[in-house]
Amino acid sequence: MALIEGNLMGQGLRFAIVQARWNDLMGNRLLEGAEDCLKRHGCDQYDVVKVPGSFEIPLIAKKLALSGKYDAIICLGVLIRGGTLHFELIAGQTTNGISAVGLETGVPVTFGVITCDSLEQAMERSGSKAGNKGAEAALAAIEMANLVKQIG
Ligand code: DLZ
Repeated sequence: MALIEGNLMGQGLRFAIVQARWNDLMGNRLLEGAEDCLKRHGCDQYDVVKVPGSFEIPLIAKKLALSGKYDAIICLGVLIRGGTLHFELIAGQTTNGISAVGLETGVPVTFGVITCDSLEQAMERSGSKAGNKGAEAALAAIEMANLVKQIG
């Protein structure tokens, strides 16, 4: 029996962070969380790419993944439910699109997009009582990048 798991050492790994500008009060806190996590795990090679909204994340994540420059892509966005169908449509497309990028390119892509009913819930998930989903996505990216390298 072999147990194979990725370690959490970020030295030598290269990451791209794709951040949606919508709701950037919380989005910037997700970015801070992701950057802090990468640095504390020894990684100083990363680029940050801003896109208008979460809907635009998958295309840019795919282009970055296909560039061959990165070991993993970290996707950050904040979707807050409004009174219309818009939220469901954007949230669904964003989630499916981000997932497809990883499967289609073989480059790990992690999901730091928070989907919330209210501003308060978004604040809670971007650095207060429910943690920082940007940091969690960065940690998952380090583990997945190392795991993919191991598996080959
Ligand atoms: C249009 C829209 C709405 C209503 N809400 C959000 C949101 O909560 N979070 C987010 O990241 N983006 C939102 N957007 C913008 C879309 O993601 C997209 O940028 C626009 O529809 C332009 O394609």
